[in-house]
Amino acid sequence: MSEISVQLSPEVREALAARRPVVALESTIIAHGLPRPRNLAVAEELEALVRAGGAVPATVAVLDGRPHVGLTEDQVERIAQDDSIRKLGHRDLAPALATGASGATTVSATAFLAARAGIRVFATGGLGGVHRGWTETQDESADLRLLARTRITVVCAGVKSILDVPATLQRLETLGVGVLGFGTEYFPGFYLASSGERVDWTVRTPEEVAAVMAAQDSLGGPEAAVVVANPVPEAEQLDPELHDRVLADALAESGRRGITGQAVTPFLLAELTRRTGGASLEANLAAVRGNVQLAARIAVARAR
Ligand code: PSU
Ligand code: MN
Repeated sequence: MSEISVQLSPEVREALAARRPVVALESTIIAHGLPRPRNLAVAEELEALVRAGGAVPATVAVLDGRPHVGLTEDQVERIAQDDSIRKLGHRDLAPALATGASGATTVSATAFLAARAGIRVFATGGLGGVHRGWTETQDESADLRLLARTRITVVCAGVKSILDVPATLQRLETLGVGVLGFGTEYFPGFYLASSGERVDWTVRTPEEVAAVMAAQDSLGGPEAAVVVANPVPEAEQLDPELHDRVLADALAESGRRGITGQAVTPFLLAELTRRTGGASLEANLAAVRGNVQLAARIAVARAR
């Protein structure tokens, strides 16, 4: 893919050429979604989980103006530790490339670059979506619209529960993004196993997800993402009462401080971690681990 200048790591390039399973991983969760120094250990652990599942990890980021799909250990370290690493949605890619900037990619930028590289399976924690108070702020993550026009399968624990979940599900429906509950009839609640909202489709095995992808290909579309909504195991979820209480406080604090734009999501995730004494972080990590493992199984099933 040299004509569009995405830098594939040698391992990712070889795997794609041989049609072996590859799983894309985003880097914003590493740079801006998790506290240091834990974030570096998590980045390494997630790559190892993909490998253990029989697939090749392709962590995505922009470094010195170059889009990378598949990072070296040093590059992962830079994403986790360098204070100048920006947060890049898909609209930020062109300016970042043109100015030589370095940044971590959100779901939208990761899905964009992964699809350009020919990768079909992507794992993250929770998607962005419609924020509470949308009627005032118009804050809707760019993730949704990018997924509406990108044929990629995204494994996530639903959307972040800091959001307006019913409104986000409605947007996904309007935008034509498919949603499959994995082993559940309910849309997961990110830190919680269930958001309480129903899903229209339930699948129970990676092979069933691969069959959905194959059917989409046989139709030649739609050119939209399929969201595989994989709940955090109930034993590892955040206590729902604690969740609701601290979330209300964190949202109020965000409003008092006038947090806006790209800063909103990292602020709320960090506030929740602080206000739950780290319990929300553990639930977040349990969700991400499960998603990465499932994504590897889906990529393996598809490669067969
Ligand atoms: N999932 C996590 N932690 C995160 C994110 C996802 O467990 O930090 C990131 C993703 O990169 C997602 C972004 O695209 O949060 C959404 O940010 P915004 O609401 O500003 O679009
Ligand atoms: Mn936003």
